[in-house]
Amino acid sequence: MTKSALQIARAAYQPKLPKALLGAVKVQEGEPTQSVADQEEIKKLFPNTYGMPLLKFVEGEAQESAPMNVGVILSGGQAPGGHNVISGLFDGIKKLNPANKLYGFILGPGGLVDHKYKELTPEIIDEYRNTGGFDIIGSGRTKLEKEDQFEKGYEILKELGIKALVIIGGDDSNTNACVLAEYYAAKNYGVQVIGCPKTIDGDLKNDMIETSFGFDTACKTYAEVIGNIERDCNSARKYWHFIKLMGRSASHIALECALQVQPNICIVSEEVEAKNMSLDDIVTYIAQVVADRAADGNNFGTVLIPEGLIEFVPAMKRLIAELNDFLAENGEEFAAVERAQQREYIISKLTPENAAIYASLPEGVARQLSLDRDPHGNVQVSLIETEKLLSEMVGNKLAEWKKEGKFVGKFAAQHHFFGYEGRCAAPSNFDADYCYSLGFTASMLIANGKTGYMSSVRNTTAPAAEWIAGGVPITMMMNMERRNGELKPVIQKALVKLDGAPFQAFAAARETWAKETAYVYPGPIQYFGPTEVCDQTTKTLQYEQQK
Ligand code: FBP
Repeated sequence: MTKSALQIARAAYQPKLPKALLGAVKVQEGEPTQSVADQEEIKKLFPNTYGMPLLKFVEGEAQESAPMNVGVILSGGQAPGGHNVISGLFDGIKKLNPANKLYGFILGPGGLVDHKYKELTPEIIDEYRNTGGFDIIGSGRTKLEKEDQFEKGYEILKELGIKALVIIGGDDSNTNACVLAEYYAAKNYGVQVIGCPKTIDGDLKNDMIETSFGFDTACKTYAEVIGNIERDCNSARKYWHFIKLMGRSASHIALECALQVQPNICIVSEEVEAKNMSLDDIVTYIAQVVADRAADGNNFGTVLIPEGLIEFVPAMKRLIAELNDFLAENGEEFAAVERAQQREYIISKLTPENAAIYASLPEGVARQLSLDRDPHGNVQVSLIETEKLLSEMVGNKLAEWKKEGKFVGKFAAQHHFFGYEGRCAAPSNFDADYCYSLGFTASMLIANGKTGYMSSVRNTTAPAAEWIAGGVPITMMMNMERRNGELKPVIQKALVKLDGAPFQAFAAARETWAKETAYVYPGPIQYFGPTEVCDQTTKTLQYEQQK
C-alpha cells in the first residue's frame, strides 16, 4: 500500500506515557464514590458496580500475570486517536504477558452481537499506530442495550476466552458499557467491561475525565481551515463566511475554534437557550455586526455556527416538536397535498405561534423540516443547513435595513460545513499520547480485575510524564434522564458552561473581535518540532485548568 512521507515518519512516533505507567504498576484506591445525582435510583439499578472507589496507578513491583484474552470495540462517530487507544491497550496487555491476545469486534457493537471479529496481531497494530480513522476494525452505531444482545455477546466472549471487553465510545456507548458491566457482574460471567472516553464533540467530560479524545485534533484541523478562510476573507474583503461546525448537541467545538481563530461572530447554542433567544434575535445580532463593520468599510467577516443550534432555539424546538407530532399522525394526508400547496397546508394546521415561525423560514429549510425525517419520525436536524438559513435571513434583514438607511454596505455570503474533514485526521501529539495512555491504562484496569470503570488520564495540561492515570466508576457520572418517554440511568452530557472559564474568555473578547479584524491563523497541526508548537493542548483545557 502506498503511504505518504508523513505516514511513514509518523509510524515511528513513540507516544508519551505518564511516568507511573513506564515500569511495574500498582493500583491505589481512593474514597468510595456516588453518582452525580439520583443516588438512590442509580444504586438500586447498579448493585454490583455502584459506589466503587476512584483508582490511581502508581509505580509498583513487577508481578506475574496469567495469560488472558481481551476484546475491543469502537463505537459511534470516528475521532482521531482511536487506533492509538487500541495500540496502547495492545502494548499494555503484551507487557503484562506476551501470550495475551487482543480481539477486535468488527464495525462497532454490532460485531459483538453478530460474532464478527478478528485477532489484532503485532503486524496489524503496527500498520495503524499514530494514524487517524477507525478503519482497523471499523465502527458502528448499534446500541448495546438489550439482554439478548448481552447474551449473544457473552457467547462469543466465552468462546474466545475473553476476560475483558474495552468499549471505546461517547456518553451513550459508555452508559451501555456500564449496563453491560453490571449485567455480566450480576450473572457472575467473569467478563470485565472497561470504557474509554471518545468523541470529537467534547461533551463527555467531568471532574475526572478532563476531555474526550479526538476533540483536540478535530478542533485543530477545523481551526487551521477557518484560519485560512479568515486570511482569504481579510485579503479579498468581499465575503461573509458562514461556517457550521460539527457537534450535534454541545457547542464545545465552535467555542474552541473561536478561541483559536478569533472570528467576528460565534454563536453558542447553550447561550441561545439560556437567554431564550429566537431565530430572529440571532439573525438581528449577526446583521448588526455586519452593519457595524460595513459602517467601518469592512464588508467581510466570519461567523461560526454550532451544528446543534436549531434545537437550542426554544421557539424552534417547540415548532419541531409540533411538526413531528402532526406529521406522525397526518403523514398520509400531507403526502397527498400538492407540493406547491404543502407550505400553506402546514401553516394552516399549526398553532399560531409555530405557524408564524414556520412562515418566516426560507423555503428550503421549511421543506427540509417537513420532509426529511428519521426512522423514528423525527426531523433530521443535522441535515438542516443552518449556515444557509442564517445567511439568507441576515441578507433579508439587511435588505430591509438598507431601505431604511440603516445599512450602507454590501453583503455577499459563502457557506461551509466542517465535520467529516476533522474526524479522521492523523492524531495530534496530544491525542496520540492521550489515547495511547488511555488504552494502556485500560489494560492496567483489566489486570487489576476492575469492571464498570472508565479509563482516566488527568492533569493533561502538564507534560505527559506528569499525567495521572487511573479509573473512574462509570456509575459516578450518571443521573436519571427521560429518554423515549422512560426514565433511564445515563451519563450526564457536558454542555458548554456559561460560567466556565472558556466561555467567559470568549464573552469578554467577542465585542472586540466583532468590530476589529483580530483573526488568528493557527496553521496546520505540527507533528515534528518544538514542544510549544507540537504539544499544546486545546484552549478549552488551558482555560479550564487556568494554565
Ligand atoms: P459521537 O458522539 O458518536 O462521537 O459522534 C459525533 C459526531 O461526529 C457528531 O459531531 C455528528 O453530529 C455525528 O457524529 C455525525 O454522525 P454520522 O457519522 O452518523 O454522520
